[in-house]
Amino acid sequence: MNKIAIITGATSGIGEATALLLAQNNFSLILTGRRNERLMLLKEKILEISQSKVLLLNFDIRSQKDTETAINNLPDNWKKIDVLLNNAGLAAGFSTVQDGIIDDWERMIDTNIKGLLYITRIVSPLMIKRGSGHIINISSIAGKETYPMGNVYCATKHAVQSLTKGMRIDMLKHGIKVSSISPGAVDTEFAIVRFNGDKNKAKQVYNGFTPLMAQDIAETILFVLNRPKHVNIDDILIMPTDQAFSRDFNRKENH
Ligand code: NDP
Ligand code: 8X3
Repeated sequence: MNKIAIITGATSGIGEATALLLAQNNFSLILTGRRNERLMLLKEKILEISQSKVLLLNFDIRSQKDTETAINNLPDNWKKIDVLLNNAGLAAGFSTVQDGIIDDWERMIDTNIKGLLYITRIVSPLMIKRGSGHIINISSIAGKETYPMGNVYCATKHAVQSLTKGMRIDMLKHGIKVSSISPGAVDTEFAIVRFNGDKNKAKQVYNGFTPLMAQDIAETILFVLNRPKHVNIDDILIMPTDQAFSRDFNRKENH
C-alpha cells in the first residue's frame, strides 16, 4: 500500500486541494468532513485523475465519540496512517468580546482546538506503534498575531501553535514529525463560513489584492512532507505578496 494520509476537512478549500495533490503523488487517502455529498464528489474526481485508494469518513470532528469511532472502525490496513493533516477549522463571526456570540465561540473552540485534539489523540498512538508518522497542523497568521474583532479565532490558532510545539515534544522520542503551516489570506470558503453565508461580505475580504489559493497551501504541505527523514519543518508562515500583517493589505482599485 502507498503512504496513507488522513485529511480532516477535505470537503473544500485547503483540505480538498491537498487531497487532489496528494492523490497525484501516490498517497492513499482517508478524507473527512461533514458534507458527505462533497466527499463523494471528491472521491470521484480523485479516481478520475489518479490510481489512489480513497476512504471516506463522514463525521463531525467536534464529537469525540464519533471521531474515535470513525478511526477505531478503520480496516487494519488503513490504520497504518503516515500523515495526519489537521486542517478542519473555521472562523465564526467578527466581533468584540463584549458583543461576542457564545455559540460562535463554542464552534471555533470545539472545532479548531478540541476537534484537532480528539483526532490527534486517537491517530498518534497508531503512529507511535509503528515508530513513524507526520502530523501537520494548519494554523494561521492568526496564530501569530491578534487582530481587531478576531479575538477568539486568533486564540484558537494561537492554541494550535502551542499544541504543535507540545506535540513535537511528546512525539520526539517516537520519531514522529510535527509541523505547522500558518497561512495569511487564502481564497476558500473560509470567509463565507465566517460571515454566515454572506457572499458579498466574504468577497470584500479578498477585494483589491491577490490572495493565496488553496493550491499554494497544498504545494507547501507536499514540500513539508517530501523533506528527507532527518529534516522536520517546524512551521511555515506563508503570506500573499500583497499582505504584510494580518490586517495590512496592498489593495488596489480596479484590481
Ligand atoms: P473552508 O471553509 O474551505 O474549509 C474548511 C473545512 O473544515 C471544510 O472541509 C469543512 O468541512 C471542515 N470542517 C469545519 N468544521 C468541521 C467540523 N465540525 N467537523 C468536520 N469538518 C469540519 O476553509 P479553508 O480551507 O480556508 O480552511 C482550512 C483550514 O485553514 C482551517 O483550519 C482554517 O482556520 C485555516 N486557515 C484558513 C485561512 C484562509 O484565509 N482561508 C488562512 C489561515 C488558516 P465540512 O463543512 O464539510 O464539515
Ligand atoms: C485565516 C486568516 O487573517 O482571516 O486564518 O485570520 S485570517
